[in-house]
Amino acid sequence: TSSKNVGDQVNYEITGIDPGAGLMKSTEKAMKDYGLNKDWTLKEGSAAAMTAELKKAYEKKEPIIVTGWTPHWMFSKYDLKYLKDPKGSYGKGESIHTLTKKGFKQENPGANKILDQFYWKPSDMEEVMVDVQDGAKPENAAAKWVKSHKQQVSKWTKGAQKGNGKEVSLVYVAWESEIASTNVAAKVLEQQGYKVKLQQVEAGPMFAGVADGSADAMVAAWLPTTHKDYYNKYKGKFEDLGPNLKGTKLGLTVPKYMPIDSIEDLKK
Ligand code: PBE
Repeated sequence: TSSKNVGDQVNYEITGIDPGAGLMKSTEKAMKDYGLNKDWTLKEGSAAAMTAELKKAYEKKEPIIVTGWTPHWMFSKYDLKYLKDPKGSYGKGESIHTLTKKGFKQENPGANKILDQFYWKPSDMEEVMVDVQDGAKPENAAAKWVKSHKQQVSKWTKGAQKGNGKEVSLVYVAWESEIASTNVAAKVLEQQGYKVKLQQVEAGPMFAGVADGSADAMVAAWLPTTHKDYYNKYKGKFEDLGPNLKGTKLGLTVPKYMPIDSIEDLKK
């Protein structure tokens, strides 16, 4: 495979997402680890802008390098591959954890129990993400998933008292994966009688909100690598209810038609 002019072809640019994302920090680390930090730039934007650029390039079979992650609909919509990461800059497969503010269990034991029992698989999350990508409103895609997975959902609500209108506030970032998970958690809480307030924020404020108690919970902490800095910054100021999903992946992502296989190929 000829991997010579990849840098020239993409203007030595990696198409990134929102600057607060852990994926951006990991990518900066990767660029250092592989000696790309001088010649290459990581472009900031948003998850939505990244997928829009990917779509544009893909349709014209043009070269593009994006920061990608799994679960994500883009891997079912397009033929993509992760560039190999022999230095392990992006860490291993991760889990997504649910965090609550301190004292939430005492204040709202029913909702805490549901959030604690919330657990699903990457393929579950992808079902919701694909529906949203196909045009469904996130809350409708979530409602559809909840309706068609009653048995799984009953495990999450098992033994939890009803909400009777009690409020629960959830914070999340507009990453496609987190739009899916947060809307599903909200839908289940609502069905149990809780009044759920969803607030979309940036990554930093999401962690800060749970740590300072202005938000009740989040289902979006990617650990141990991606959100390590946020997690350590606020350690002791939140409760970690453990994983709600296992088996994520992150890394530089390119269309399969590109003749490169490893991050090391960008060095040439
Ligand atoms: N992500 C999706 C986030 C976590 C969820 C991989 C874009 C991040 O990088 O922080």
